[in-house]
Amino acid sequence: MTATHLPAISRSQFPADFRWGCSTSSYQIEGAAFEDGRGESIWDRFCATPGHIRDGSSGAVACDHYHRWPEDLDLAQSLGVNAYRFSIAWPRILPSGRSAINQKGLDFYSRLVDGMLERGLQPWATLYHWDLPQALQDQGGWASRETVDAFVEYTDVVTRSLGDRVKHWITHNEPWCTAFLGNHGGGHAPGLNSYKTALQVCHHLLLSHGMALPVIRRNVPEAQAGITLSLHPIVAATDSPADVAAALRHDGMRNRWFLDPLFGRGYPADVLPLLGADAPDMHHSDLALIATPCDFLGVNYYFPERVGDAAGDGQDHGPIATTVVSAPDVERTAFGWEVAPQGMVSLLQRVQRDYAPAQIYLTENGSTYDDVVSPDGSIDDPQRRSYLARHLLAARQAVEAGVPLKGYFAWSLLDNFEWAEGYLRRFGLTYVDYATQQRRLKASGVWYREFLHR
Ligand code: IFM
Repeated sequence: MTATHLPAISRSQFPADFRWGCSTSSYQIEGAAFEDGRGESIWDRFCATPGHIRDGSSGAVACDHYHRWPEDLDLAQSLGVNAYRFSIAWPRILPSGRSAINQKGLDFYSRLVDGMLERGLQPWATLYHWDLPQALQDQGGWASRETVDAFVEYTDVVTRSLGDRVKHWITHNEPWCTAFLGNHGGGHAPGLNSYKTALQVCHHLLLSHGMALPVIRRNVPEAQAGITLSLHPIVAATDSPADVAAALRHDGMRNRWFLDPLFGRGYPADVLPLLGADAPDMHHSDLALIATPCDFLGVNYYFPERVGDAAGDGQDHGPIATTVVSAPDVERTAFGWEVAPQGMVSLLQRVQRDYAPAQIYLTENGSTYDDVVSPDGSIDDPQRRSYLARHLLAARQAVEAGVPLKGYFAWSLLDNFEWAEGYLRRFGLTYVDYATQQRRLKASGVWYREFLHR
């Protein structure tokens, strides 16, 4: 299937109770970074250092969603989705990370949630989508076990306030990214370069997830609670034994490092011994806490990774010693990410086969292309439309193959602040003109709306 041939697919081909949504996150859209008592986040601090963000920008204004949320929820409603995934900015609720609660922050999310319910949008709240209070980073951030306790307290405050109306809770979004992009690669906040720190952060993220679940359930007895992982099909770059073994190690760190402990198997036995002194410090009971059962697994699917052996190439690839190689002649988004809808089917089948979660939700899937606004103001984005249609077809194939896939959330409702890329990458179904804050549905958004109404 090429970018121009759209598969014939409609919502009616999915189970009637399939959940349809779109996703956003706080730092990427809210703006109002210094309003109503919000504390500093690690992303405010990270963006302030020249060179960290490609276009020198920050999320200080972003889509100004903090003020324009009614319009944005109207937009979501007009698409025909019945769910809206958003995240809560911890520094709005607890500006210094712990203790003193900022009521204005809670009030904002309370209004937002009421706005969703008024529009028939089921609220799906993510507790942590990367905007840690800077005050906690100053005390060690996620590498410190104290931050686990702080997250549990924060969870308690938020679920007590919103739990009467929000029944769907996601603890963390993409802990691999939080840990590795922020603490090893250094390209995300807090901008550190330590593999050991990244692994310790991973462990604390997973632990905080497991420890937050009973708090969510205590405060929201009917809660459906889970975690969202960024998962990738991992393919060996060649069929050489070295690359095949590298692909297995890479899968161990990219996917199984999270899935195995969440599903009660502890850290992967083939990977843990490779880590040596970088292995995380943990307490005796941590693995049992991490394995606290979830109601669902959230999967963010974007692209597969082709992996080769990097041992002995003279560069520091960390203890796993693998490298991601770029396949020639494959379709890619403007970000360079391989477009592989069939990879999504095989990934979901693999998760189902190996871990058997009761329910899976695709909590993000989407693409970035270089959008052009026509003189008449329309944005024709055939590649994004094709990407969306083909991934929805893949979602249907997964359902038909017996995967307990229960919903799909498109990333993203709006163009937004794409982290280290600033505003250079547009993932939205809606184009945002950042100078005027005008929103315009792209052709892909129109297509999603038609799909949802068919
Ligand atoms: O924008 C991000 C989002 O914050 C997390 N998942 C991937 C998206 C696209 O890069």
